[in-house]
Parts: sequence; C-alpha cells; structure tokens
Amino acid sequence: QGAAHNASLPGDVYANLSLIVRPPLRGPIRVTFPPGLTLEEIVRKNPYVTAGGRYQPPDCDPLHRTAIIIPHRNREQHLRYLLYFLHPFLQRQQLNYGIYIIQQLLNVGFKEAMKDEDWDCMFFHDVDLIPEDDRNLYTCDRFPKHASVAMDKFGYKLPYKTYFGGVSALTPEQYMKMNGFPNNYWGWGGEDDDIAVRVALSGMLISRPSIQHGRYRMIKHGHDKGNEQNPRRFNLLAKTRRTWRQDGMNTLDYQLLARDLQPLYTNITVAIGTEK
Ligand code: BGN
Repeated sequence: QGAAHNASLPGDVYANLSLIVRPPLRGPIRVTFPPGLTLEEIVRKNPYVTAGGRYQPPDCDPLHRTAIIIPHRNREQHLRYLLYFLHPFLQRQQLNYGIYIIQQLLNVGFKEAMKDEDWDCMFFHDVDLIPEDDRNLYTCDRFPKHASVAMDKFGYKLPYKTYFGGVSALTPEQYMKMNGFPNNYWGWGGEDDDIAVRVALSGMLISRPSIQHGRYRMIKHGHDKGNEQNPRRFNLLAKTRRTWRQDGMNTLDYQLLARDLQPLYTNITVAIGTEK
C-alpha cells in the first residue's frame, strides 16, 4: 500500500503488491441491530454515497456495476437496518452500485434501474435479510445466482433444493432470457419458486455461493398486514410452464408516478392496476 513510485518496480513486486492491496473485505460480519438507528446516522457514516443511493469507489475503476432492487412496503425499520449494513458492505466490495426501492413488481425495479445505468448485475433483495459475510460478492455469475443459501431461519442451510427466495442475482441478459419475473403474483409466497422454474424452463442452471459465504440473518417480524398468503399460488405455479412466455417483461404495464432520489436510495412509485 502507498507505493509512490511503482512505475519502476519489477513485475514480481507488482504481483506481490496486488496481494497486499486487495479489497478491504473482512469476512464474517457481526450483525446486531442498534436501537434508535436513524437514516441521518447512516448518511453520516457513508459520506461517498450520492443522491439516489449511488456509489463509485473514489480511488479505483470498478469492474462491476450492480443494482440492488428491494421490494418494500411499510417496513421502514427493516429498510433502515438493511441500508445500515448494505452500504458499507457494497463499498468494501468496491462496486459501482445503486440501491432501488420498489413498492410492487420486481420487473418494474429492473426496468427503472436500467434507465439510470448499464448495470451488469441486478440483485433482488428481500428487505429483512442482512448478509453476514462480505466474501459473498454482489456480482453476477454465468448462471442466475441464488445468494441467500444459508439463512438463520432455516438453520443456515437450504430449506429445499430448488429454493430461490431471499436474495438472487441475474445479469440483464439472463433476466431477459427468462422473460423477467412473473407479474401476476399478489401477496406472499410462490413467486420465488416460479422464478426458479423459469430459470430451468429457459435452459439455465442455478449458481450459488458456498454455505460459508452465503449466510444471512433475518430481521424478526410478526405477520405482515396487507401481505397475506396468496391462495392462488399453487395454481399459478402449476401453470408456469405454459405461461412464462406470455407473462413477464414482454407484458409489463405500469405508469411511473415518482422517482424520488433519497440520500440512501432511489424510491420508485408506480401504478399497476389490481389483481385480475
Ligand atoms: C415456500 C414458498 C416460498 C417461500 C418458501 C420459504 C409457496 C408456493 C407453493 C408451494 N412457496 O413454500 O415462496 O419462499 O416456502 O418460506 O408457497
């Protein structure tokens, strides 16, 4: 670090330097929730984050451009804790990143985020999951990636083999290849399973980080009012094979109401009609 005249250094010294000057990752993160945390405090702790929750490393040229898309409704406290951990986590990974909050469809988040920047990776992130190891890189793989493989609520292992819920990441190409995500799931449950089916139907596999790195702590919460279990999810899931080409990015229909550049995130509000 701090090699002032490295232009004159021989090659093997360069190689050694690249081992010393590597990303400031820390590995395991102790996740505890500070009481009375405010957005102002998070802003103060992240002086390089710019309007709309955007960041670029000040001292290097980032290799990766990652958009984080967080669906969220009436979960202010969860969002605050997630932002508190996520901003420093992404900065240690030296990413060019942006954080987007959407109220409804993940497809809307995808489309609106792509208007800002040529992102090469989209992370779809539950609002109540905090990553516990920064070696879990928020970059994309050759196949759609399921990142939250070890959640505390499932005993730090997958609840079932095809589980794709929590945190997942796709390149725009992978996303479009599977026609994005479904638009017709309302309420809780099934959408993540539908997405896993789409991945397979469009001829892709699922990539995953190791169980040591893909660890997440869930913020405990009671029943979520206004997000009841969706009784139609079994039916919808049974039909995905027939519907995925006709339901997704190619049938996305909404009206943009607001695009609000908050200090720590971009807030997207749209109108999408009601359940059909
Ligand atoms: C599954 C849910 C997922 C949820 C996981 C883990 C459904 C579809 C009908 C089989 N799937 O049962 O959405 O992420 O549990 O909680 O309900």
